[in-house]
Amino acid sequence: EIQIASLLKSSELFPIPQGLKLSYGTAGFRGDAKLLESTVYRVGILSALRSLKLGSSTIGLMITASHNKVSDNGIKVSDPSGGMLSQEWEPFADQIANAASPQELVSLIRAFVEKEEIKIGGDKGAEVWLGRDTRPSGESLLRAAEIGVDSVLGSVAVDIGILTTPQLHWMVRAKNKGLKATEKDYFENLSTSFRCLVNLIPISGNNKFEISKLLVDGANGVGGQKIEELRASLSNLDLEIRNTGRDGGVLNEGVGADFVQKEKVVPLGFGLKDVGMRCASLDGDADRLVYFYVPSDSTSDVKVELLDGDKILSLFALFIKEQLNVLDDGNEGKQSRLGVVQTAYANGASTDYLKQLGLDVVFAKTGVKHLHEKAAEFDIGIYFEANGHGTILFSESCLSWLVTKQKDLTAIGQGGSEEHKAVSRLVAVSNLINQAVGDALSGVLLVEVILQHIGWSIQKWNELYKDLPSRQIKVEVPDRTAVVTTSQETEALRPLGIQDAINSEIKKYSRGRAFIRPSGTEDVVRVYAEASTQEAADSLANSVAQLVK
Ligand code: NG1
Ligand code: ZN
Repeated sequence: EIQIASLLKSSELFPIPQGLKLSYGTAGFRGDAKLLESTVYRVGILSALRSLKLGSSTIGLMITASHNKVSDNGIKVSDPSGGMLSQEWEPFADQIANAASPQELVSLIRAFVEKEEIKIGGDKGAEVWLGRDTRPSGESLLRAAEIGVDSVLGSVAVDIGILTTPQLHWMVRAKNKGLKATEKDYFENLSTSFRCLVNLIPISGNNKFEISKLLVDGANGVGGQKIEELRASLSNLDLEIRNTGRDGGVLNEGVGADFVQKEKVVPLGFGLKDVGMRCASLDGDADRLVYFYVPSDSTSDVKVELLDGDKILSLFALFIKEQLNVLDDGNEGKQSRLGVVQTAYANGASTDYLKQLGLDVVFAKTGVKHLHEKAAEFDIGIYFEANGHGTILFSESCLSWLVTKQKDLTAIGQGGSEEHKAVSRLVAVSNLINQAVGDALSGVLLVEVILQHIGWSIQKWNELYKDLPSRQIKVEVPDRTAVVTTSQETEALRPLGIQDAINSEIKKYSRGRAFIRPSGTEDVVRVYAEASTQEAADSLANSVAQLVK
């Protein structure tokens, strides 16, 4: 039986603001930080129940609004696997976040606890780990979440401090696997597996690679600070970190991966002085990563050459495929089906390139939970959103195959063979790359070591394929839910007739492609367009936006 009285009492501390209507969306609840206390408190309750439902496994709560403005905040739940909250629980999350009164909240919780047969007050209570990014509103929101967790009898809320989103997911995953799960363990894991990959770089005449400096844009957020901490334990990497937030810059304002990817201009603190340099940009909670450089013919508005999530995905795919090819010589490749997952936002040229590499390319709806799910169907599944969120998943059976093979080769005296090296690289990649969610820190390390391995500059990497010009626009509308799309989001089913109108615009352009969808994190409808020239992509995007207005 839940402690109705104490629940009623604590929920009275967090009245829901008038007219607040929230939906769990692509990435949890987001909104103006001032309005979110009641939401965060309620998600605290939900996460304690989730833990109880799953045998007191540790659940994570991350307080962040990622790349959104500093006055916003948000909250999302990590399941015990380190992945996103199971979608089956999203409707309950929506219901309790929107409950109009403490009484309604309590009765929703009661009904849910009964339906899910959740046992409260047993021998083992719930355990919830709470993390937050650097937003000033994070501290008081974290307190509200703690009160929510504590209001479920026997639950423990553990404040694990300021973290990147992927750090929290990684720690929750490690904890539930019975592994060492502190932040120090996270850093050690990254630096050990990075070192391992560095040691496996072939030393041949043609790829003596001079390690050049990487410039990092930390988005004035948590990522810049954490990568500074990580740097201390890394060799073979020369980093200059800008926009750490300590020099007065504002989180995500004119900086960060989302800004660079959408605007295709340099972030603040970067400019013509950096022409040709390899640069990386993280987003506000460091789960996104893009690369860029200022081309030598750049003008004063400092447009960048962007290497987005698609290009990072392509680099990863190339490297992994190369290692698998070495193993394939013995015809054992069947055990490792390599596939990639993209969304409708992936640049058409990247999809062509990946297919031409012979890879299995599948599409998922926007939002990492959807990509993650599809990638998990492969032995090795690589997923990336164009915006730079992505990772590589290794199935349990693939990993154990790799580890066994590594041991067997050593046992028969083949420890120094090319096969052994390839297998060891794959094992190291599986340790380096965050298996829970996209992680800009592990992503940077993997990009850097692959570039060293193949001896490529950022310019050479950029030449893998040439992006089709594209344009994204946000359109503010009275009700974004009026737009309903097909499951892959490439066609609009509603408003009726709009897709026909979009199609007739697309037809006017060579290599034209466009689609609309309601954002899951902002109150807008997004328009995406692609065509053979930038002018054409802009014009297609604008005419589709007119249809939406
Ligand atoms: P929405 O607002 O649903 O488009 C955005 C990104 C997603 C994902 C989430 C979570 C685009 C077009 N959309 O979702 O890919 O990253 O935010 O942060 O980039
Ligand atoms: Zn983010």
